[in-house]
Amino acid sequence: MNQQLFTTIRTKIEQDERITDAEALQLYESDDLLAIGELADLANRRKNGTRVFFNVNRHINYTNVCVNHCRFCAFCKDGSEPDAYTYNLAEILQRAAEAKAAGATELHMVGGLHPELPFEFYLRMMATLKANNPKIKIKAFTAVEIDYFARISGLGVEEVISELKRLGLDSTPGGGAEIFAAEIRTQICAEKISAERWLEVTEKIHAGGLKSNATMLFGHVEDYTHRVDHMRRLRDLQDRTRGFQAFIPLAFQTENSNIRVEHGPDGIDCLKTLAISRIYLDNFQHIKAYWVMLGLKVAQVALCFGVNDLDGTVVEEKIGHDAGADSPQALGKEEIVRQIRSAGRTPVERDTLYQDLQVY
Ligand code: V47
Repeated sequence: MNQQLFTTIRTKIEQDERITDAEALQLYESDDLLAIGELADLANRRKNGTRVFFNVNRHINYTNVCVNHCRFCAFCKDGSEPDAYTYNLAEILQRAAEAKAAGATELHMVGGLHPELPFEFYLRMMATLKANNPKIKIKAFTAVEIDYFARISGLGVEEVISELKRLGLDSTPGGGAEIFAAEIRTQICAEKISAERWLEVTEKIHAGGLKSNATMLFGHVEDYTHRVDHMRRLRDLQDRTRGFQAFIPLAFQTENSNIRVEHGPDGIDCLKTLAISRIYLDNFQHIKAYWVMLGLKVAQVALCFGVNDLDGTVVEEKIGHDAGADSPQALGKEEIVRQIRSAGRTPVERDTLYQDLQVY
């Protein structure tokens, strides 16, 4: 039964045909991780050869104050909590200057939905960062934040995007997607925008001329059908816009969260999820193993399971580490290159838009 499934899917991959939701579910239900991984590796090699991307980036989480209370999130705080923080412009610029000195080509900036900061704060932040660091690309603001900016400013989403882009926004990250199914969203992030709104805002980001990523938070209360449903909606949107660069499955970190599960996703589940996403999302060029949430060892092994992107150096990561991630805070470029080489692949340092900067 499984053999027939793997043969059918191999033929589909070789003929550039997409697999169905039912086939993706059958892959999830199979225990044959190596067979799944081999198919994902085939699909990846057809798209990317042996090249594996990474970048020199720096995360700046400018505030953890958030009006939403997503149950999975250990990062977000109410403004009155002792560990709530909001960086001022000087503190943000300081981090950007450190990033520049370390050779970063990208700033990855996301934060909570702050109840008091006006939209002008973000505009000023963008303009000042760009003026001080014209060569560094800024990947900032999830679809959830863009929607929030529209609400607090009274502007349309299109206008919010075009203003931010005019001042220097280069692309947007893939956060806030979580799991699209309403029955899961109401359990884990009831106050967050709906799946439909996330997809609508993302479509407008793409229509506004910006590329974005897409994430999926997995290994909490969802089941395989929710994961496949999530990927189907992304694949459909990608057919229309071609605006997604990478898909990033985020392994749920359990500490300090309000979701009660005995454990997060294990190594097998992580590798299976990355591999199936490579096979299912035939219109995504890049599948990213975010080592912060996966742990470095699983992320490296994922390079043999369909993954072609290891994210980057990161530096000062808060969202995963507040939730107990035991990965390092940062990785040196040399270490990333070593990890990729040791998997028998070719390390390629990229910029935000996946242009080659250096092949190692
Ligand atoms: O949207 C929050 C997730 C996301 C937890 O686009 C958690 O290149 C696991 O989106 N366990 C933010 N995940 C991070 C993100 C991201 C990361 C790296 C690269 C890119 C990219 C995007 O983190 C949130 C949420 O889904 N998250 N809490 C947790 N306990």
